[in-house]
Amino acid sequence: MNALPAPLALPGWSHTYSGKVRDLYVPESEDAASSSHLLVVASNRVSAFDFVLEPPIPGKGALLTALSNWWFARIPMANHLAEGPGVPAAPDAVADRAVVSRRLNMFPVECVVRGALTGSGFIEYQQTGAVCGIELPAGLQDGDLLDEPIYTPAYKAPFGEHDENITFERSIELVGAEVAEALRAASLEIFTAARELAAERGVVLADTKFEFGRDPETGELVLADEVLTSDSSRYWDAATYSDASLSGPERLASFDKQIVRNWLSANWDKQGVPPVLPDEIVEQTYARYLDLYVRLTGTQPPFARSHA
Ligand code: PZK
Repeated sequence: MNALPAPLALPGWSHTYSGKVRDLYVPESEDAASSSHLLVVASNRVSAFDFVLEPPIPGKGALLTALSNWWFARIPMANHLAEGPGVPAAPDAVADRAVVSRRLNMFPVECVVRGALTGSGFIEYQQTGAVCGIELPAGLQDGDLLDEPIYTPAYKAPFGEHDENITFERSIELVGAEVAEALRAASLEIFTAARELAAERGVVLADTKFEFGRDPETGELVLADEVLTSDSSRYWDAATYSDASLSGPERLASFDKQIVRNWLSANWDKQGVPPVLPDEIVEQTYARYLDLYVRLTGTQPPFARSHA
């Protein structure tokens, strides 16, 4: 893994943590460990093959934030977005690509739902005939749609390590039976509704990952993080997926990063540091994220794209 850029200084907020593509801040006046709110900033960074690439994609963070917020508004479950009196506002500099959220006690389980068999799920299936303890019919191929979506939880590995697929039984050990069952039920329900909506708009939602937490004040289960963005989900173009003349990687190329991956594959031997993306690749990649947003929502994004 390559180093991340120094986090932006944001007035009123202290930086606490960065993932590959997002940054977390807490109100300056509050203790990092016990703050009641968090600022989740979606950067413009893009990752592929486990590397964070240069340069960033202007507009990516705002587009994914708008897409996540659009999904949140359509999901009939409590979410972590905080607004109203007493809630600090996001700083102007990142207003388009940040959310202020209530601080939850997060469950250490990534709630993955798969409507298709690919990625780590397909690898596990090839080795064992099952994914996270769920037996699947023999003979499935990479990218095959499943008759019913399956819930395949993962254990949230410490920073830098890959999450580890676990059985539902193991998730019960981690969070208790009642919570484990509630997370599975909510994840499957949200996924099923989202997949139907995406299908109507020419997009295959192959799989996604949700994160939930508990509100320490009210005790309620709350949907957190980003939802159904192209960084937390695999979206395929339905027409490409159904094109019988295509095979393997072309058919199943992720909706968003296909361009970056293809360019890197053709211009890098996967040794050392990846090359800097040319301007036209940056622009084509933004156009692809925008295409997904417009297709799913049927509207243009609610921000002016900034190259700052
Ligand atoms: C929380 N992450 C993921 C990793 C990021 C974000 N509402 C919440 N309450 C408590 N914790 C979290 C959330 C949310 N969302 C989310 N980690 C903790 C994450 C890296 C960078 F910006």
